[in-house]
Amino acid sequence: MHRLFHDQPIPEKLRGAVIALGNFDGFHLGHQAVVNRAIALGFHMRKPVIVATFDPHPVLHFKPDIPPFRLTSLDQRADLFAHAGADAMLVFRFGAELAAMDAPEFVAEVLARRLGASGVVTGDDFSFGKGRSGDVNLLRTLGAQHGITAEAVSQVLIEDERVSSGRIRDLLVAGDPANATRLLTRPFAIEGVVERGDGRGGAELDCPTANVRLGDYQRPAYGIYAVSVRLDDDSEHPGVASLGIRPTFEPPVELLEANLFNFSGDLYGRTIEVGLLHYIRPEWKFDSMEALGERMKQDAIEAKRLMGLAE
Ligand code: RBF
Ligand code: MG
Repeated sequence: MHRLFHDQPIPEKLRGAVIALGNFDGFHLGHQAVVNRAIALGFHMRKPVIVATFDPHPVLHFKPDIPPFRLTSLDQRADLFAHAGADAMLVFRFGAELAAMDAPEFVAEVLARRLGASGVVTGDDFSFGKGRSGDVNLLRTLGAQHGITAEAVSQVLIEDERVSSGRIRDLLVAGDPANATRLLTRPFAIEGVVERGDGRGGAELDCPTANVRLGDYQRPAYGIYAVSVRLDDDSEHPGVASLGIRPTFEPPVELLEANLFNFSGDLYGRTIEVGLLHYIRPEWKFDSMEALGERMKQDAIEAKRLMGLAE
């Protein structure tokens, strides 16, 4: 996937594109509707399609200390946009420059001059420009002055409620990854580089785990999950994972630890993606390693049952 940055020159062949404009964290059903419309418009206008995103997220510029909330990493978004059929990803590096730009300046300077956009598609709740003062109506008016077609796509409803990143975060926090999956159209997946742990899982518990940090991701409910793990060779492996602080041990360390069924091999240093399918139980503090190990075996059985796998 071609990666462009809003403050760098754009290659000639991508000028004049149709731009899907938004943040698209999560790339859920609502985001997909916006991007699909941009792709249809690009097809109709015979123009390339660029999907925008913000990194860092604008909110971090105003509130640098808010707890982690991301549903995807930038790499995951690049991958998702590519599979959706976009020609390139445009990364808005949000900082003082963009924060200070008013709506007319954003359209004139960024969309028209730097990108030479032919069209722009947003969600109907899109806002932009200094203080988020511009809405889709203003985008249409300003766009017309620069020969840019602007379209707003209606929100997507599931069970009479808008699909939004916030709703997905709430489901994850509530320990309901299966419903988050419905809105995302794929499991919420945490991507990270496998770190070396204490070795206890393999040596003492007969349950080796690949350890990954939670980084900028939204923290789902701490607990034990049935998971599907994608490796960097695109292979998928069912497994069981613990996500949390491991209250049995001191000091508490926040980690995602995945045990892959039917896989043996060294994953240290490799990038994996752990998709959360089903919530099994909260984390518990155990009195002995034996009790913990016993329960981990049961968790694996329960995960297999939830995923419809044979014992
Ligand atoms: N650690 C805890 O302190 N409490 C738990 O309830 C707990 N459950 C786990 C369930 C599974 C399926 C796995 C893979 C790990 C779990 N852990 C739990 C983490 C475990 O303590 C850790 O993987 C090993 O100690 C190795 O570091
Ligand atoms: Mg481990």
